[in-house]
Amino acid sequence: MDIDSLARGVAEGDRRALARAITLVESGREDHRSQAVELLEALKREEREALRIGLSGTPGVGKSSFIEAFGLMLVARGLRVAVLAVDPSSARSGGSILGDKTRMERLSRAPEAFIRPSPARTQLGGVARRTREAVALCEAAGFDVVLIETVGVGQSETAVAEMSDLFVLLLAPAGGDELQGVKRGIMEMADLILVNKADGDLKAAAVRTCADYAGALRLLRRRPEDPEDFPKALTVSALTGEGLDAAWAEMQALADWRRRHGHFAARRAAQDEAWFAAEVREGLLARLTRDPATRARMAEMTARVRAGEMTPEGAAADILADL
Ligand SMILES: Nc1nc2c(ncn2[C@@H]2O[C@H](COP(=O)(O)OP(=O)(O)OP(=O)(O)O)[C@@H](O)[C@H]2O)c(=O)[nH]1
Ligand SMILES: [Mg+2]
Repeated sequence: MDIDSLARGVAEGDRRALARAITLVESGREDHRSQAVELLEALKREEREALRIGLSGTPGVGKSSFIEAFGLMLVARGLRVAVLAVDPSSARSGGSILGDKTRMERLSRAPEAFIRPSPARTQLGGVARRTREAVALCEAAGFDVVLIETVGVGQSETAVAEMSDLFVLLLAPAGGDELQGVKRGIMEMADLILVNKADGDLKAAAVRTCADYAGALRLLRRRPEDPEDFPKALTVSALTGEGLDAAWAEMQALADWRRRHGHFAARRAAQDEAWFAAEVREGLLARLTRDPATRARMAEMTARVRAGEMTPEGAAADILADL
């Protein structure tokens, strides 16, 4: 593959080149991996910056509907929007975005938009890693906003928050007076809580739910990366479009404030640092299992440890010294 011309295509914003580039970073093949690294290095020089927005919510809260309506609103404002997904269940379903592409039909047809379903990998770590690289590719392709969707289960929210500039939690109006069992840790990651479906019969419940969450957010410990009135809760309707402008205004206000106060760049630097450490860790582990000589040595050491000929500590030190 000609990485230079692929990089040029991506940098020119060619959606087909971008799709091919993402396929390359998703590939598990070792020769593809080195090409992917080369591509990411080449595109780093573009020095483009998108606003990376993580979006999470349990099944049925309206993520797809929200992304369609919100994405179309951004496109109408002249912005280019990319949508990616981290879906831990995608190994089974073939990707949540692909599954209900009908809900994003208009957005997927817009020339200013790019929608990519979640890579089908069994391990969340693998999906998160590839998605993070896809984010970088979309950014290099000149997209203004990159939306990263995840279903609110398990650790996928943390993974998405760790590759986003802003993290948005989408909720549905609650029937009762309890806080929908949203885990404290997820609340603490949220920069903006959007209570969707604030329309028709559900509007009153949405307003109440929103007030409950606004109250709950005020009880959380203040974070240094927030201005006075954040994190915030708002009501929106993906159906009527109400509140979408306000939500976008809040996201921009927060991002601008963080840029002015150095938090935006600091967060990205911390994220890059964490990803670097994770890449090194993964690479080391891969070496232990891939390289035949190392694998043989691991087997030998394992046998000696089992036989009581070596201490676990001594055997591990020997392996590490050889790497
Ligand atoms: N009344 C109303 N219904 C909505 C709104 N947004 C979504 N819905 C409905 O809620 C249901 C689920 O919407 P989706 O957009 O598919 O939700 P999702 O979060 O993407 O669901 P999963 O992909 O299964 O996780 C659909 O029947 C939508 O029509 C809204 O703003 N108002
Ligand atoms: Mg969906």
